[in-house]
Amino acid sequence: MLTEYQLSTFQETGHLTVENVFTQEDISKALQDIESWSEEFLARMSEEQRRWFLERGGTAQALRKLDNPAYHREQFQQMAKHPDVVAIVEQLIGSGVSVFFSQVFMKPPEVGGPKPVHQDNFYFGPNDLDATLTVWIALDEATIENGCLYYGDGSHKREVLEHFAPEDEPFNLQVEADLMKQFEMTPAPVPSGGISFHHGNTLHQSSSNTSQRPRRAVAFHYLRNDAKLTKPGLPYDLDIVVKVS
Ligand SMILES: O=C(O)CCC(=O)C(=O)O
Repeated sequence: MLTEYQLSTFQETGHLTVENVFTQEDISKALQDIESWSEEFLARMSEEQRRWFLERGGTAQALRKLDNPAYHREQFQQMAKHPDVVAIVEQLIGSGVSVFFSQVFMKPPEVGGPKPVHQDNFYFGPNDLDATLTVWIALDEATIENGCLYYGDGSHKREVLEHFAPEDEPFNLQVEADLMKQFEMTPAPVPSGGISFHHGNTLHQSSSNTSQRPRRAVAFHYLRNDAKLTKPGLPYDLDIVVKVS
């Protein structure tokens, strides 16, 4: 459970880092699972999936992400249902929650590209803006050099801003650079096994991985069970929701 201080930090800034939630044994199992899943996925990708899931620009086939680990992979489902994680999620968005979408972000060394500034609630379009929460778990240590998240502190108190997507990257919804001038983005490094929690309205981004180390992370997107995604910016398959509590 979070302390009063942690709770008020989250309420003020729209995000919170909690270290040492997962053991290094849990993390090694998750990384091993990603290795085998990536190999399987790369071997059977369609042309359309290549455009969506591979990093741009590199010469090698570098995987950018994998979708729905909480649904497809036992190891990740256990992480999403970890009692300490669920207790914090319920403290932040209320009891009775599900993971409706989840993502492994690979951010490979040297070629891992940036994720532009966005609010998850523009992607998800919930009918209650306080009913979504992202639980972002650092599998590798996330630092400024390898592309940790940056947050606009307090931006969750604002409305959901207009987003656009480049024509050749319909999945890459983002806020116009001009609108972003009013927000200062501050880095949130996280040690391996730690979690960065963020409110669905909090502006966030990550930069390129300019280091020689990977920055793998998994994000579980939770929704309180009495809320609905009424205006999603991208399609989500609600047949594969993982009910957690
Ligand atoms: O890991 C990243 O680089 C982006 C993560 C993100 O945007 C999210 O978890 O909502």
